[in-house]
Amino acid sequence: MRTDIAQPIRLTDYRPPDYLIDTVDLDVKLDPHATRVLARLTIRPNPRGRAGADLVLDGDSLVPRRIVLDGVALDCAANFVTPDRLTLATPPQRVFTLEIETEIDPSANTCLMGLYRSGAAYCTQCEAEGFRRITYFLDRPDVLSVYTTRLEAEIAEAPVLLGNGNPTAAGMIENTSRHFAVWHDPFPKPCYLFALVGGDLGAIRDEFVTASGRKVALAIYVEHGKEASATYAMDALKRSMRWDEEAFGREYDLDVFNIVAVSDFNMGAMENKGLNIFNDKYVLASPHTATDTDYAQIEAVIAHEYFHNWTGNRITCRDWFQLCLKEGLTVYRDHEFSAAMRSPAVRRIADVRTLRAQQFPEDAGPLAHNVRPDSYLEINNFYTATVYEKGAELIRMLKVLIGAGAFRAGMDLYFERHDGTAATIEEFIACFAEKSGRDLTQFLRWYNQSGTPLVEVAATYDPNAKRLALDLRQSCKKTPGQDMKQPFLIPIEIGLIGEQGETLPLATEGESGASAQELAHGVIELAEAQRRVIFHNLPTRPVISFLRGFSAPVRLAYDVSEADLVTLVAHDSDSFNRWQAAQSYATRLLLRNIDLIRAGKMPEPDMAFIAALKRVLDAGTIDPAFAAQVVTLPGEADIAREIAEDVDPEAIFTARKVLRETIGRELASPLLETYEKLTDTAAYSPDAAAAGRRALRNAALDLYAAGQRDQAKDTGKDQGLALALQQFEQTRFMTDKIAALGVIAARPGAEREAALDTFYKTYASEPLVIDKWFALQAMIPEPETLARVKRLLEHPAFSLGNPNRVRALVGAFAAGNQTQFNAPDGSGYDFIVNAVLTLDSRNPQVAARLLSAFKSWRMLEAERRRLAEAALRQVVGAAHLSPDVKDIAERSLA
Ligand code: B3K
Ligand code: ZN
Repeated sequence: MRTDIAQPIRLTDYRPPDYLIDTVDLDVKLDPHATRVLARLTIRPNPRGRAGADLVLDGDSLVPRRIVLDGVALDCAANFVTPDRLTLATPPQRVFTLEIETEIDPSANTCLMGLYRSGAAYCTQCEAEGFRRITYFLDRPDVLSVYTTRLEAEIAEAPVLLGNGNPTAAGMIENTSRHFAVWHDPFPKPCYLFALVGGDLGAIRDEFVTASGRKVALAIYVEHGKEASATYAMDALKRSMRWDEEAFGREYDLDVFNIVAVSDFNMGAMENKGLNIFNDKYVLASPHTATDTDYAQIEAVIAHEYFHNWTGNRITCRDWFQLCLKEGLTVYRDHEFSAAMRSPAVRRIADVRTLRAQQFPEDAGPLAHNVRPDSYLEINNFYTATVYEKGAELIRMLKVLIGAGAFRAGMDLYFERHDGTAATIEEFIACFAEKSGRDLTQFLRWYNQSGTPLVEVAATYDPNAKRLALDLRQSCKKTPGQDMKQPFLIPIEIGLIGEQGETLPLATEGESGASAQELAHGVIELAEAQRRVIFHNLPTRPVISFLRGFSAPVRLAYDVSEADLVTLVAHDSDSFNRWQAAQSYATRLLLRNIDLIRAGKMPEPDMAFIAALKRVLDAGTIDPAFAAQVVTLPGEADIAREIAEDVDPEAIFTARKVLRETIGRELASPLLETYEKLTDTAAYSPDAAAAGRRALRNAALDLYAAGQRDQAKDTGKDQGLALALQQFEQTRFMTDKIAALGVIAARPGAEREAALDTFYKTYASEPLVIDKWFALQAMIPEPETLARVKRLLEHPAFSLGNPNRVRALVGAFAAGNQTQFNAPDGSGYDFIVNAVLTLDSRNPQVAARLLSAFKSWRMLEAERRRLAEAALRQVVGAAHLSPDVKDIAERSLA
């Protein structure tokens, strides 16, 4: 771990490297405690760099054993080399070779960066700056080299030896129990894409024939015995490969593509060239261990890492500020893929839910940063929802603005022009400007200004003139370091709906203030602070459908009537906005009820809303996945964001609970009917249609049970609990099992404890399922939960060393239990602060991520705000903080 006092790195300070490294030959002798890495580098001065500059190679906690410059050994004890740096003053101003031998202890590597052990296997993680923990290097993404890797290990310990690129040689080392394998990757790449794996692993194999007829050998490596659980991932991989050919014209380029699943991994997965390494959570699935959501995530992450082969690997980033160039774009690509594989409307709703739940709070709090940040202290803290999810929205918005044809042409140009290079956002956007003929200078502001813009709409209908006038206005609150914002270029897709629910044309006659192009596509561009647009030929007042498909990542303020929302829920031809109208209605009710609750009053049911939901349920079997989304209320964090200040998480929770109980009570019969109609007797299939039926059925169970819980107070009989227990006992499939357990867990008592116990015993040998068990308990919204979580920290199945376990138990408490994390006595904050500090010395990245649960602390009511601030100050004041945690804590307080 680095402990030096870090200076911020700034985008404006970018300079090309002074030296280039054309080839890297690695010889790695794997050993649990003393792995030897011999790196032979071919180096030359960069014509674009400073002539005669020192060569400064990055290291991190390295032990140098031998350094040889052009055949001459240098003294490793001399001060040109430290654990963190190797400096050659006045190196040769021509091509030269540098041989460096380092020794590393993979078993002692707990931060899971560089070379480490996961179970019995050796694996690596180099992005962002982990390669420097393997050998001294120019550890920056704009230094591209051709790698040849020779791996050597005890054959009993690591019969499988994998590297980047294609395998070129393998064999036994004579008269020993050791063997070797050589891998060569012909595509120049930055060192963050380097990977190796060694271990005793099982595999499933398949083959893919590319559009041009090249054969690619595919393999997914897993722990022995888990092979059958990798088949869905393999299927998703083949579909991803085909789709990238069809949708983007991108073919795979090596002879092999390997995926390795490991159980100790800091994030989801890593796109190393030809050798993706995955958190096993995103590979392993069987109907009785994985939920439908897990299947969908596996499909998305497999696709995401595969798509990086072109967006990230073949074209990489010039510097880490350009991270969204590969991440935002690749998330956009995996969203498109999932939409093509599943229901586009339902995927869009799910993606927007994620954006709002994860990115909007980031943009609204002290950790707000640009999609392309302009400075950082610790780059690992910038793998954020803003870079990923908002970054993807920007690409989608670009396509809305320039149209699908110009978008595809721009992508083609980008691949052609920048293949084999490390590019920037400006270079990327220039391809679309060129192909669309548009000046995209203003669009670039989306990358360089943080914060979520607010679009305010005022609509005036004039029945005499049959005209509708829309006054649009945009603004954006200040964010850290950015007090003033320039107007964004915001595409707003609009539709008008008539009295019978019919779509009305956006008339082009008359002075409109909109271009013919805008009216034809139904997309109004708001480029200034304000704009007026007029629609003609409207004999009656239309209902307006704004921001269809969520055409821009903005917040919308429009004083629409509840009657209009009901019309939209029923008739909008844009499915996203049908869902949005129901969410808006629910949000409005919840906000009103929160005020009542805080004033000590009980809210009355809103029968118009209930009736609208009933109609959705009645039609539910037509598109169950969509209906499930409509009947799922906005989350607690969504509501908190709407309130924005003086937030009381307890009042939000209660309002939501009361509304769910009301719906459950008022719609008990249709919910029960829905539940029964959707009972599937067929064998389990993870496809979107079957998953949609399960989603609606379980949403119906959840709401029905919420209503019964209330009734049970009077009757003493809890029908909802009974139904959940029945489902829990009868199903063999995880989606239904965990949904039932969720309902059961909402009720304190003996049944709950017994069900939790049964669940644990059934799945004790499945760590990924036990994670669900940890998370579910951590999210119980009761004051006793903190004690339960503390007990579970001592459970034999828990381990602080495994990031999945930490996220499941501690992370779920911090991010998924608003009332208890924000407990009024500050106990939740203290607990998380202690966990962060304990974890920090072991795994700073996971610790820093956990600490970001405080990102919305400034919105809280005064007492909680005071406690949260004190907790963050405690972190800042702690000794020996990692740069990761220090950075998050300090920015949170700034
Ligand atoms: N590129 C990796 C993330 C690396 C995170 C480093 N802290 C996974 C992905 O986005 O595909
Ligand atoms: Zn990625």
